[in-house]
Amino acid sequence: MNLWFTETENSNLAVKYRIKQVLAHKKTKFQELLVVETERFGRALILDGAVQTTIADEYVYHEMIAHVPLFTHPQPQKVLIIGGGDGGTVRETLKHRSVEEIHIVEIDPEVVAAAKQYLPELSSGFNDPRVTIHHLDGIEYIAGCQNEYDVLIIDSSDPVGPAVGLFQSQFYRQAARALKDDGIFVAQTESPWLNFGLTLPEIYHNIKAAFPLTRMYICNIPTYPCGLWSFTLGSKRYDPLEVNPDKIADLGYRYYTPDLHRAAFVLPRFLQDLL
Ligand code: SPD
Repeated sequence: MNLWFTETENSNLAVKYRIKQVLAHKKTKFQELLVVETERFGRALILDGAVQTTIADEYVYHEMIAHVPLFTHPQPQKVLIIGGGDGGTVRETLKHRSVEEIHIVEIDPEVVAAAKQYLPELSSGFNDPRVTIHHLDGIEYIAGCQNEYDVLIIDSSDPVGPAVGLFQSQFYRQAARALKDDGIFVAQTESPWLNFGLTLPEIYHNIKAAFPLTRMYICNIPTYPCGLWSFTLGSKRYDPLEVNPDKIADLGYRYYTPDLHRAAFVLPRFLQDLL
């Protein structure tokens, strides 16, 4: 079958995937939702034309967004995930035995429903008794939180459409307020090779202004445009570079390792210069 999905990044760049089947395609209240079976990467969740996750490589992103902050905190108990409606981040967070309570704030209930139906490998954690899902706007939710969470993970889509406010200074200041005195924040902060309205240095500096310690780390995600992807961690007390690798338990990873925890913070020169 000669059926393709094309993710168009801008007028000069697009990425194409051959697909076997369209499993779901609808306009939700917030965005265009598409689930396809690709030939190369298995099932893929696509929102507003951008690949969010695929079965073949999802573990890279979800392990890196969850375990780096969760192992930086010595005893994470209460975790907030904003976005994350596919379930990959909560699945990884649940592997930490110290975690007692996880709140997911996903604006679009149809993303959670699609993940439950088509991506069971990711969404298995939604039924865990430690998890509560709120279908609310993360920006409004966080405005009502103070000194509440140990770890806050922003697992958002790109800074366009419903996610744009999750990349702004005011949101990061409120995120810092929502954390306890030794809390840790992490957000997916896009690729240095692309610019969806906000540049990576702008996002990084918005986060840096809200936290005493800010560090960027990177990984390679084949189905995100240009591959090289960044996360930015903001911390009130703990430094991810001071984590003792011997204290990183093996919770069954496919990408993350104790050595990689540190190595991911080593940035290429062009990225250092960009920041
Ligand atoms: N360009 C797509 C970036 C998407 C980042 N978030 C994905 C959510 C996966 N849980």
